Amino acid sequence: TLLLLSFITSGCGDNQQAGTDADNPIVLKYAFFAPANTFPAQQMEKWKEEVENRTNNRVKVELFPGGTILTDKNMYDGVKNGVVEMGLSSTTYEPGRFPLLGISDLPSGYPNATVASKVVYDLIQEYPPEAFQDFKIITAFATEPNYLMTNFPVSTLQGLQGKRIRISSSVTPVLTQLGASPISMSMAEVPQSLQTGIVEGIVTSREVLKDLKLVENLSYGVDYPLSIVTFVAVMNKNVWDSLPSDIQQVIDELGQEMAIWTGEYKDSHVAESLDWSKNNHAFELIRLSQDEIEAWNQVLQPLQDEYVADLQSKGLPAEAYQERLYELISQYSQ
Ligand code: 3IO
Repeated sequence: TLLLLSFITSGCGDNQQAGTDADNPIVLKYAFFAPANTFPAQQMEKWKEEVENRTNNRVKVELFPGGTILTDKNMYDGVKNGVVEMGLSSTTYEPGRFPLLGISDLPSGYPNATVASKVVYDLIQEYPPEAFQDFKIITAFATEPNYLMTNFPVSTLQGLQGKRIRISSSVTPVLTQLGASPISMSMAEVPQSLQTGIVEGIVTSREVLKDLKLVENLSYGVDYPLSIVTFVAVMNKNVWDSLPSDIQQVIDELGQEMAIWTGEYKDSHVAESLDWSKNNHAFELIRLSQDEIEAWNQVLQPLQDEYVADLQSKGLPAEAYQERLYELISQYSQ
């Protein structure tokens, strides 16, 4: 009877359940807001390859980068509503929606993207964001600490006053503190905003000088590390619940692996982009004087503590989160 029952429930012919073999795979559509050659989209390619290989092609992943199905404005809601099964976006783009993640986005002394990605991945496991309650978190990672890059030389705070500089939304207080006029927008909108002069500079990670050819409009960088940008990839919860447990296990095993892979990919890509930009476009990385470094430190230093105090007063475990943040940075920087 058991055999007969399983024959009936698994059906036959057209009704065969997806995911039992490579001829009838489970299809996962996975969307992102920026172009395919950028580092978050390269992460998607790697994840696709690993999931398909490790499930013997019982899962087929279809990638939609470039904002073709969903953009940064509707990514997480689109996944929740089932427009696609999976989406990758930046929590840093949505101020207020991920309050604790806003702490680790502010300047914290991360040495690079690898450490930042490991730290952010762990923090998300230990403090699962409430806004992701109805999602399955697939992986998380972060940029290197971001740098100011401009079309005019900056060597003092004075030279930055009132300048129109793009930054991602949640970390705009960094630029306010430095005296610039922050303008927040998605990375997808940055190339045109630079070309048309809507902004005179940007704060982000430096691989985009090459990947998005931004070096054509940005001749200078300031060698002073600022905030990071956090990315979280999610799956629709009903889709996750419907997956066979061995496939769920493959995906879970990849969570931290992808955080590390992406951080390392990113760090090596930044180095390559900087070399290329210096050699082919005379891009100049400006080192601040010791006095200036101290001035920048002084205006930025209170930011995180003030934000933590505000969240703590609203009942969030912000102080514990901040303490764990520095523990993890020190652990992963060894
Ligand atoms: C990013 C987003 C999309 C594509 C490439 C990227 N490199 C760094 C980011 C993060 C970001 O949006 C930002 O504001 O630094």
